[in-house]
Amino acid sequence: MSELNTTALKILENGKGILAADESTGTMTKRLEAVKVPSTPENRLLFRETLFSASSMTGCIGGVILYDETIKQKSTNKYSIPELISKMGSIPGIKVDTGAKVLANSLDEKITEGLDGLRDRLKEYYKLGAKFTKWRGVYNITKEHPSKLAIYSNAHALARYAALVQECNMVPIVEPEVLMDGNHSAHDCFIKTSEVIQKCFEELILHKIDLSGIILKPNMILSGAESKNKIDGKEIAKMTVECLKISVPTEVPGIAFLSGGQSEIEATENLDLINKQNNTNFIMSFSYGRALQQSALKHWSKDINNIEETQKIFNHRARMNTLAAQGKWSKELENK
Ligand code: 5MM
Repeated sequence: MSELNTTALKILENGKGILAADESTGTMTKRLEAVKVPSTPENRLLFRETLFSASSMTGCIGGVILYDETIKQKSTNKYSIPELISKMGSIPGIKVDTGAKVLANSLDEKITEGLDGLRDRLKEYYKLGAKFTKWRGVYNITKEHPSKLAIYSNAHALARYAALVQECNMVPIVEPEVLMDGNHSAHDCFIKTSEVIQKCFEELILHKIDLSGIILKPNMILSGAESKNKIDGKEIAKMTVECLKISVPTEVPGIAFLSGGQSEIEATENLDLINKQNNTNFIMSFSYGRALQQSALKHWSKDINNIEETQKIFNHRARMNTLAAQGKWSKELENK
């Protein structure tokens, strides 16, 4: 078993999942302003530190994805943030892409940037304590999109990123996100997501990636947010498992879904249904941003020094998702 495989398995063992706290300053500012808290470095740290020191970090959160600002900050007890996360029994990781930009010659689509200088940045993050990384490609569904150009160029960038990350002894999270925006059907999402993931693996294999040392972070198969023909949770789970079964090589140890705009409960329920139907060898867990943080952030904004209550809310979400990652969640447990 390679060291990278051991790390990937450790992040996702026993129903653990990942807390995606890697919002760039722009996104975090939107989140904080929406709940009327000024977006200062101190406030961004305070909210994140509140989550990182919650008791569910031990046992439910196997890894935390940080943003450049946070990985360099110190917690109130003077530990660096990666030290705090490690002390809580979790593993620190870092987002290393520099964002999705307009794709030349297909101006309604995006290409994720950040390869220039990446090798040196990775060395720095490794020294700061990161053991894994994340890079997100984004794709939208319309009649013409995602285009072959967007599918190929993002897959190529993800593979070049993954190669550099493994060279630096860290586990790359490969995140191709097919967005929920639009009125497409779940069938369209299935077809496009399968094509996107399959192209990613074609490129990952070409770039000689050790597939046992990565984590895939895909979207679930959902109908578009504006679609009138919604499918139920069981169908979402069935199509999601099928898509991954036909698209992901068996060497990959784990899949950690993004929540992508689902409500907290939807994201938990769908993950649970996926695991109740999971007839593959892949671990299927979570790597949620909004679906782990929304209620906690709302509560925290009422009194940013009420750490205990905010942690209670976060702990509940983390525990519910850990149950869901094992197919053991129920509405009764949710409302207990
Ligand atoms: C936490 O948000 C990440 C993106 O931040 P920026 O847009 O500011 O770069 C995002 O990649 C996130 O990690 C994933 O989409 C999962 O988050 P959700 O909220 O979809 O579960």
